[in-house]
Amino acid sequence: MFCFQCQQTAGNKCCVKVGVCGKQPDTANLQDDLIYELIRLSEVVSEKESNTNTDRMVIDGLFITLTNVNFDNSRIKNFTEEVREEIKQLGNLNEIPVIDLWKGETDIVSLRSTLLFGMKGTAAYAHHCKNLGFEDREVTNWFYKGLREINREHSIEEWLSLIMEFGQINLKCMEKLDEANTKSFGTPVPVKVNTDIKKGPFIVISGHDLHDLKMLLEQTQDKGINVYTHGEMLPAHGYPELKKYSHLAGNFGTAWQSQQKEFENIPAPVIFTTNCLMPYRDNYKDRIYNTNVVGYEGLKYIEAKENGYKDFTPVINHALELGGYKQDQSMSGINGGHILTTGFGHGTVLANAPAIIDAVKSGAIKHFFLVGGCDGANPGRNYYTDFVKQTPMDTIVLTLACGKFRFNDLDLGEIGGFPRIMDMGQCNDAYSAIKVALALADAFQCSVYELPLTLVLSWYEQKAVCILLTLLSLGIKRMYLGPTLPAFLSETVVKVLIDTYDLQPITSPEQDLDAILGRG
Ligand code: FS2
Ligand code: SF4
Repeated sequence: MFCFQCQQTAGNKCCVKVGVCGKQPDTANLQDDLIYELIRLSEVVSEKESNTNTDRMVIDGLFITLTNVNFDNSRIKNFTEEVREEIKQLGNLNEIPVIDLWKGETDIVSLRSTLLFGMKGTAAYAHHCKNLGFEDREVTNWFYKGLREINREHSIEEWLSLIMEFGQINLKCMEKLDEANTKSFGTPVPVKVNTDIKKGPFIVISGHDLHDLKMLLEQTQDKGINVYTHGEMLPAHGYPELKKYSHLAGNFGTAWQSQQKEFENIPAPVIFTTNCLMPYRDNYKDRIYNTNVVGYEGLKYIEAKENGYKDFTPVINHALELGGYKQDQSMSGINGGHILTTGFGHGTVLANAPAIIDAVKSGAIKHFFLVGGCDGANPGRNYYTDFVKQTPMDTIVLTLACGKFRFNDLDLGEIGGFPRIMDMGQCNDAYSAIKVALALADAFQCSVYELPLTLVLSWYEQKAVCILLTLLSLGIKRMYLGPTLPAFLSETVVKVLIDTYDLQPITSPEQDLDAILGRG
């Protein structure tokens, strides 16, 4: 096996014996086989018409290979077989040569991998769009194009230009997902979310898929079951069409890397709608249900019907059987807080734009930080907690994705009625942050990187890669990135990013804050 697609890759180089994520060599090889077949499929489709089946294959096929999504060899094999069948249907393509993804000149492997990993992230967003009945055709077509380009030789300059083109495609995909979510569930509004668990039966739902949550809420209504979000599902509480269900009772636990500890003793089933799934521990194995592209041999799976409908009866019966806690349970976040807030998407923030602009002009708000991205187990990730704790009182911290669980239970007070920490949503809601940044730049008649705004990003898996490429393609400069730089970026590529975009690897919160705020 060879895999270096995520931040926790072995020795910050590559996983070759077994994945740090728990991925076994046979699984890694099967995932590579799937990518090779998707490349072949894209080559065939360039001469034929794509169809809804091939669209599903490229999107879900890429998503299946994203970190912490699918460890189930038989499902990956079956999926690959389906792709082979489709290729045969479309033409005789057994002869299509496919490049060896991991071999070649270091910089080329690096650039090719950057594009492939970014596309895996975008595929996740396109998958959620599809679940809600939305699609941007230009994005779907680009998956075929991107896979074909991965199979071609390009100069460094050509690769860089393709990668920037792709960054704009991912922006379109996040925009479409924003449209899908807000048209389906309304514009998010700020809400306070409880972290305590009420007595009685409950279900925990993790991942990013709001459509699954909606179906679960409908099916659990009036059944005496409470539903708690987990991880990236937390922002669901802000959507009017989801928050209207009173049994959407709160949020359970923190970010994904704590699941093996947090799920151990809970008297409730857990549904994974997307990443990040870790290899299970026996003490909670029977209580995990997967759906969508998530898979793990030995875990239960909820299949979608032809029309996308899912019957969650097995999970509901399981929750009733387990019965939940006998008494209300007091739970807290990693800093001891009990209340989380979310729902500060572009709709809410921009509705308050005049007040925010006034606060900046009067000097009440001196600087904005976007501290966002993935969480993970790396000890260096304490940086983000310390960074937020040390931000001055006259600054605002915008956040998104699961990295926020490092600090979203802190009470940092308010400025002029605005909480100092505002959760904009899931990783794909980076679209909201971009919209707000562009609106502020417009109001102050400057470019985004002249704003008193600094992006401090944490990355783990490939959705962070596509978002980073979008931000670069927008010309956003001087972003801070950690906890480590991606192992798949070669020295030359890192140099380009530093020279062209002034990309900053994080150092210490003190040193970075001094540099950002021009102190010391
Ligand atoms: Fe966190 Fe995992 Fe959002 Fe990433 S829940 S690291 O997938 O996508 O963020
Ligand atoms: Fe290693 Fe990450 Fe690949 Fe898992 S996904 S095998 S941890 S690089």
